[in-house]
Amino acid sequence: MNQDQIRHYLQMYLVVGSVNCKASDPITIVKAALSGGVTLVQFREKGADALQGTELLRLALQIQALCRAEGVPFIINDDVDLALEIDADGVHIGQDDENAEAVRAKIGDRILGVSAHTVSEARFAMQQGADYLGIGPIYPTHSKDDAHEVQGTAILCELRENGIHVPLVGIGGITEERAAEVIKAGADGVAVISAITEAKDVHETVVRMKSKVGNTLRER
Ligand code: TZP
Ligand code: MG
Repeated sequence: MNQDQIRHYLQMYLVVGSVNCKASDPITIVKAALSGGVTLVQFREKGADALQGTELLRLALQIQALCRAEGVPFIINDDVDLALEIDADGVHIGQDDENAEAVRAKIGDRILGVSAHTVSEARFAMQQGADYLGIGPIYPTHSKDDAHEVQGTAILCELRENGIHVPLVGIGGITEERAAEVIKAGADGVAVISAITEAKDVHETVVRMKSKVGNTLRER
């Protein structure tokens, strides 16, 4: 997929799993987020209470159907087999998962995202065939137990200054108020769990955050 297309998909990126959806069920939240204009959905079913087996598969298929109806790419965190089984649009992997080159070989031209924390991890992931990089945590997060050290927006500037011009999405503690500074620092978009899944009004929150991202990209 070409980089401009990927950059567009990264703009308002929702990461979601049942564990993140306490106020309401995942389907209601995903529907509201899609109606607000999320540009990509990553299914990330993690943590002690994560669904497994047929329940996991069922939820993945339901969210995938909602995304397809809106023409929004649906990608799976970590679980390459699940992604292939349901013919998802892609996979997102971390540094502790299967290596990116092997995943690329399995998924063909589907979208491949890789989490990176340093310039060298970023370069290596791109050499191995990543389409985009997830960079974070930018701010403190309560949504990932094994999160790396908080990096601040400085990591985005550092990557850009070191000649990393590939599509980047910031993640970790990003809220409506912080979205603009993440884009100003060099990200192509924001990846968000709690600021969307825990929002009082999911639809309106997505509308506002997406417009901040869009406006900041145009000013940059
Ligand atoms: N990777 C780095 S931070 C994070 C992930 C999956 C969690 C992001 O969640 P939130 O609630 O938007 O901080
Ligand atoms: Mg992972």
